Amino acid sequence: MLKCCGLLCFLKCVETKNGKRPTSHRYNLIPCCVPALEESEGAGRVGLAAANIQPILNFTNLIVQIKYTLYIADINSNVMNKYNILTFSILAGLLIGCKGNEKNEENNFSFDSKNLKQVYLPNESIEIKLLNPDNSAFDSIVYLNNDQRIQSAKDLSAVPYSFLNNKLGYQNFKALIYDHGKANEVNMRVELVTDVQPEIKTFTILNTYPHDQKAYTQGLEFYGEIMIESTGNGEGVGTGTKGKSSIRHVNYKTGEVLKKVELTDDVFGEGATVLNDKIYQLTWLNLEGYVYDVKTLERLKTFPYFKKIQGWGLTNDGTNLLMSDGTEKIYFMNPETFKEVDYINVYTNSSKIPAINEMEYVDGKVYANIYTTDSVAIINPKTGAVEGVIDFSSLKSKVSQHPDLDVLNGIAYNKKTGTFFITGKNWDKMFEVKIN
Ligand SMILES: [Ca+2]
Repeated sequence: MLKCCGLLCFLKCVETKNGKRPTSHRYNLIPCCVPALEESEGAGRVGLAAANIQPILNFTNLIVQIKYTLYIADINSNVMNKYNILTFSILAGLLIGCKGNEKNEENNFSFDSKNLKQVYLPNESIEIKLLNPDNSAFDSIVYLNNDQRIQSAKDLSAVPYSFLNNKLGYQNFKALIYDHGKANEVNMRVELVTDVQPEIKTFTILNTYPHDQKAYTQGLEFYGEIMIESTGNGEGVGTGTKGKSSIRHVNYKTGEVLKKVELTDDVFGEGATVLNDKIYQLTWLNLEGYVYDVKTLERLKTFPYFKKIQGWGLTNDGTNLLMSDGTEKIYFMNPETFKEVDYINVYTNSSKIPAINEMEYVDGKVYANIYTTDSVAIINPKTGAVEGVIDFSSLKSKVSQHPDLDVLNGIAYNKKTGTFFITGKNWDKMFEVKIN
């Protein structure tokens, strides 16, 4: 059972269709548990019926209106049957972390939360302390943060803990309380956000080019002067017209598709990137990706995902593939072994930013479409901190309006011109822009 509290009550909380929300944990403090996106079945895809809301993204004193689209699965049961998901939207800037203090079922140990906050900055520290109201016997206690051992103790003295070197995101604290070799466990969670205040960037349109209106764009990247485009077989929001997943060579100035390899109907194409003269392409739910010869589009390899996640956006930093999965995570993946190298959690100074979608790595930063927002976040790939935001929502009104017109998704950087190219799903235009 989900509970919303305070400001979060207007947040549309929707349980996942598959009921993945854990119920075994009992949180007895601050019942503000909003499901994290990674706990859902993903944020879905275009083609789902949508209702727009306009939450306020509060970057300290800067207010940016970003259009979020709340996908409510029961609007369209056909879509639900197809995608098997329910999603919710997070009002970034108002969502603060959930803090749970799970009492142990076999004794009354619990974390002392009276001096704890829900959200912390990297330069802050806390004191973690257990309460033992029944004076239950124990031999020793081991404290952990995100499964990394902090220290052990023989008594209930407070343990200082600094967040300085931690990844942004959830900080799951665990105490293992040992008594005669048997361990009981209690948990609590706070959230670590960045202290970086995002810069609000603007853009200037330099050129407008044709774009295949049937392209359900999922990946966009230049290989020299050829635009590499990956498309998915999503359904249009208005007519239900199904697209075709593909990998393409496109003349970006004319919109002409120069070369195309289509995927079978059971494969939903997703993000794509070029590294070492190979194209890497993700699939949404097939748990596998493909490697192509960049010039011939011959498929060279099929690789499995390193774990059971969805495939969303893909880019690379020249060494590793950077993969998003619909949550606030960006994974770094070895392009040869396809094993996970590292990951970051994407955060502003107020909340996590889920639904990281199509990405582009430019000059040491990740530019990422935030699904359903028509906006791009500029992310520090070392920390996950959002350092800038560009609101591209005005572009959508400049393309031909038709029933299957869908969200902005597609960002590519042309090294030769030093400009970005932006398009969307089933958009008939692509915009060359300069970011100011
Ligand atoms: Ca891209």
